[in-house]
Amino acid sequence: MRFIHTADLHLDSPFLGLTSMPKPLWERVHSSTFTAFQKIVDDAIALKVDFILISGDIYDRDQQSIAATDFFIKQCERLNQAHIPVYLLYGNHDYQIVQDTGELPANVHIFGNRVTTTTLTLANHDSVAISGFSYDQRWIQEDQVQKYPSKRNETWHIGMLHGAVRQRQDNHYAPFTTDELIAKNYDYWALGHIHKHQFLNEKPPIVYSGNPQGRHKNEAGQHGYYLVESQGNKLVPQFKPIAEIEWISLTVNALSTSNLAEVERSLSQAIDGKLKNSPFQLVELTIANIEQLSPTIRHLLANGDVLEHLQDQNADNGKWWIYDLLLHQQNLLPSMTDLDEQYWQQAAQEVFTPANIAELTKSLARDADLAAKLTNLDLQQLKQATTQLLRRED
Ligand SMILES: [Mn+2]
Repeated sequence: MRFIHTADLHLDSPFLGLTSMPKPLWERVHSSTFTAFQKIVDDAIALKVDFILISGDIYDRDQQSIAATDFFIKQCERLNQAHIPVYLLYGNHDYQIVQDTGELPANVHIFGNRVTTTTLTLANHDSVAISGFSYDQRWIQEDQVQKYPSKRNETWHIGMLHGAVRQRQDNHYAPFTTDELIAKNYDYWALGHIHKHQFLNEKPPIVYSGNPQGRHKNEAGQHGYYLVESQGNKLVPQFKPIAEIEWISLTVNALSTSNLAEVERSLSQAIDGKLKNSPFQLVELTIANIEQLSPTIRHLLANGDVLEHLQDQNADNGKWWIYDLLLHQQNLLPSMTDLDEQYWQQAAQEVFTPANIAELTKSLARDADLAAKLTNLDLQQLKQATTQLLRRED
């Protein structure tokens, strides 16, 4: 058996705040939630999966445009042509009273507002039970998991659930505990609602697929879907990244020069060096160490001129776009963990003492010039310079 688990398509997400982009790029960004699902359908057909699961939030309630609905119907129709069933439920963003499948083709099974179980038989005669329910309102605070049946005689049992792990308070999204899910004895839990892909449990897999396309900077990093395949009596999920656009935060040290063109060139080069060729990256750039820059350049950074230049210069590089530029007073600390930092500060306190420096100068006594320079060095400066050397990446 082989199936695809996705959720949280949020078709037609508005991507607010990116309107200063060149039009072709904006169109690519704006269509990315559509493109992501289209790629999932492409893969489903190419890989001849047995079915697709969509665990809620196909639409954003405010964005449930005709374009989004039409697109979704068309993609389901493609799957219908390929004889691939779709099992879906609605979540907190597209909650609705489910009466029938509406305009969707016959291969689409929509879970109603109460937990139900549907079964299908695969070509190899394996039987698969799938349980789930759709939201009929924005909040579902009552425990739903107790309404899911335990696994019976089917070869495989899969739970679909749009919800969040129970917290101390504010449990608005069909709250559950991982133990509760494990107790059902299912072979796989296809979760929706949390947009970052992750496992809550390995055996059996209890998995959030995340959304196939990140929609803002808080949804940075890789996005995609899970391809799940049977291996013996286990179901094994494999993450498949497919997002067209990725969000990333980068920090770059400012170059100490008063030449604007040079500063801009070095920033572009630094970004280029840090990024892969694909997918396209939307960059929030932080410039560290800005006290090294001349007041004029600092002013141009602060008033948005440098951002505008960088956007113009890199408008069609096909790799990345800076959507925001932040300034940071302090030195860039990329390669030290908190623990390293603690050790370094302790060690530095012991190393950079006047006595140690005097000792060092004594051993350099033959080079009178260097000795004089060292003696005059400000200990703070020396410590800072060494710290920077230690922190240099690679
Ligand atoms: Mn969602």
